[in-house]
Amino acid sequence: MKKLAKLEDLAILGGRPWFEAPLHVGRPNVGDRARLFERFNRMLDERWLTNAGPFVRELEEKTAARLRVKHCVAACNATVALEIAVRALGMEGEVIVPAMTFVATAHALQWQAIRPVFCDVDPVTFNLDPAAVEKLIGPKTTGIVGVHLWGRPCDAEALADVARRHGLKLLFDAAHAFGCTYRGRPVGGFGDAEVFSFHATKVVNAFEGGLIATNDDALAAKIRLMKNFGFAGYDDVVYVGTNGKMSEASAAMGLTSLESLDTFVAVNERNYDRYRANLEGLPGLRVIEYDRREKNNFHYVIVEVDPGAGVSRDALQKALWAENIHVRRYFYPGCHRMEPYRTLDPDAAARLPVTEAVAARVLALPTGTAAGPDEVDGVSTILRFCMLNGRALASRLVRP
Ligand code: T4K
Repeated sequence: MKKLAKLEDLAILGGRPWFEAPLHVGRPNVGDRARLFERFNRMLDERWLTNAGPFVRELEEKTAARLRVKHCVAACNATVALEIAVRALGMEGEVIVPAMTFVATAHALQWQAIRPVFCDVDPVTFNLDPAAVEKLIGPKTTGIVGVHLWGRPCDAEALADVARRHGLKLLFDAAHAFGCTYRGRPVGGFGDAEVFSFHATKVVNAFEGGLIATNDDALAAKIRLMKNFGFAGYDDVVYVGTNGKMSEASAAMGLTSLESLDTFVAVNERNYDRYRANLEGLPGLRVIEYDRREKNNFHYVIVEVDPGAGVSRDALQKALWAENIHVRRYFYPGCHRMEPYRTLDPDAAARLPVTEAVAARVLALPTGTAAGPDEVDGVSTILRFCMLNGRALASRLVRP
């Protein structure tokens, strides 16, 4: 294993990379292959590949039980699921949403000509600040979309209170939050509906997949129609619809993944705790916390780099990439600085000081079942060395 004795040992300054192959954030959890192939064989034997097949129905039943909601509707991915939920809820005009999220949250609105009005986030939780939401409500506002960023739940009750008082629809983008709780209740049952992602990079994965959870019978029925072209029966279309269906292959993976969820979460928690122990007390760097009174999936390990640290977040990212550690700046630079939003609302940054600051500080580290103690220790060693030698490293990086 390489030693880090002097700055030149860093790969960015000519040393050998710490890892031979790239270490990714978001490496998929695989689960029990035998169970997966068993399901694939059943699917092929029965020749039922999509359109509300048995695995999709089983996945919907099992997730509804786990989330303690009346209805779960599986979808091809969370982006289309968000679009369908937004439409089924009758959102239009303007909808309040954080900019500190993956761009799909905003796109799901803009795609159907609804203006996302970006709201700042709370400086501690990095989730929608309910007081800031209330200030943005105007005559065209029809809804709020909260995001449980990195699996840390929004203040769902405060947002529900704002929504209720102003007659707004409330949807949660719960893409990161499968297996998490808010005030002891599973995320999934809050607001009018919640949308999960089962993308390959998520804690439960269906290759590509999404899930809409709701306790509203009429809404669930409408969502089911909308994700299947609006068909209410053979030859009978009752709404404008789309193709948002999940395939049986995806549902087979989703079910297999769900069976291993507790193991995945245990690995994530072990990695998270190891990172915390390794990086404890390191000046200029902080691992974001999860509320241990709640259930967390620990799927993201996020560090905040102090803007006053010797080395900048972006220089640190470059140094880590040179070591084959592909850390990510989720969700830099914020949706408001991406197209079409930066053109449509060029002054948004001024309203979003916390978002701006957070997006400039964070890095997501590799974790999940593809990262064991050696990987966590390797990443931590590089981080420690770079932070402790921050000024010297920064001065070497600017030199031509
Ligand atoms: N809302 C929120 C808050 C979200 O975070 C997301 C998705 C959505 C909505 C929409 O959900 P979906 O429509 O996707 O169901 C990735 C994912 O593609 C995206 O699903 C996810 N959020 C986002 C946080 O991460 P990118 O642009 O970072 O993808 P990419 O290709 O750079 O891959 C991420 C990392 O994972 C890389 O380090 C490589 C690694 N990877 C990826 C795949 C697909 C693997 O190792 N193996 C793989 O198979 O968006």
